[in-house]
Amino acid sequence: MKPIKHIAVTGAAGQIGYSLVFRIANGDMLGHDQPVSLRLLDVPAAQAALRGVEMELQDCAFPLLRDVVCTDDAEQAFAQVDYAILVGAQPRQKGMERRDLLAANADIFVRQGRALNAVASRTVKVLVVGNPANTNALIAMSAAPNLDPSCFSAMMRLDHNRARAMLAKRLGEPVDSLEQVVVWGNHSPTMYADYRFALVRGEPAPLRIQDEQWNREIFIPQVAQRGSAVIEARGKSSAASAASAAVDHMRDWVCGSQGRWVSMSLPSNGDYGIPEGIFFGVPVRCEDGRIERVNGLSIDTFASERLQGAVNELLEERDAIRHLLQS
Ligand code: NAX
Repeated sequence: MKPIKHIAVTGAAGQIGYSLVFRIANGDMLGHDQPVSLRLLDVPAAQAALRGVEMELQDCAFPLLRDVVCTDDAEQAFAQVDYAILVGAQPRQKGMERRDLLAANADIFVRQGRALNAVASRTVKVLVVGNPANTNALIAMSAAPNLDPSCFSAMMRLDHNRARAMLAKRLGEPVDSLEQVVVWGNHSPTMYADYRFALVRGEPAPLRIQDEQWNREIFIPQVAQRGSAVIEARGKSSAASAASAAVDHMRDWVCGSQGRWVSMSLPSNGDYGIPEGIFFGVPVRCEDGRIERVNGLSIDTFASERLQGAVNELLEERDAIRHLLQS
């Protein structure tokens, strides 16, 4: 039997947490031969609800689940963790400006970044889900100077999965037949879902969808607005699909993406003209726990405009919290 892996989930008493922790405990994230210990973090007011989650985890009698710790103390939650999924965040409240939301969340992610820096495994893999996810990841990374920047990522996988599913539907093909879809940029309406390089059963998908109007007026906006459509229909934001995307992101990072492209938000490194100092969604492949960026894709005028829109938004977000970043 493999040694136990320790996984922290923040905001574990919330909606996404309620789907996510059961998937992890079932082995969907790290494999069905990998025993796990869960560290569930939430605010003091959510501790009773968290105990309920713990009870239900026990009642599932998952063979791989060795241990569950519930806490409101970040250092306890992150002690020696191998993986940390940061879901807990302050939701936007009525009358709250985007600036206020950024500030409220910045405080959370500074504290959690510091705690990871102090006590997590030096090879921890951190996925930030809580919004604004890209900028929260930047804040957490900056507050953790003793961890390598490659420990941090933010989630674009829900957008990536939505784009693949929407294209598969349009093509009348199973979703699994589609490869090389990319969602660039920010997890926000400026994201750019891009199927210029996509393959369906190994053939270029754009040859089968020669419809630029559909691309610009339906596909790109519908991927970007899918979260709002779910809220409209369900009365609540996406939870099971977001949890599933987090499982996919971590599984591919840890176990490899088998040569497939996936979209992840990573610290920008100047590729594609994206300035350093922000987290930006890009295409990657994963192997042996490492992320390898897909470079050298052509960026035409339209793509360049879309990328620039996301860059501008992320630079604005960064400027709003710049005073919190360690230089
Ligand atoms: P919920 O409001 O149901 O749950 C959030 C949980 O976080 C609550 O239990 C709350 O007590 C906890 N929390 C708040 N502050 C905390 C702190 N300092 N430490 C630990 N826990 C804390 O929200 P839910 O629907 O689960 O969504 C969570 C976050 O994911 C939100 O920020 C949401 O916007 C974001 N999402 C991000 C997505 C992405 O693709 N990156 C997609 C789904 C989702 O919208």
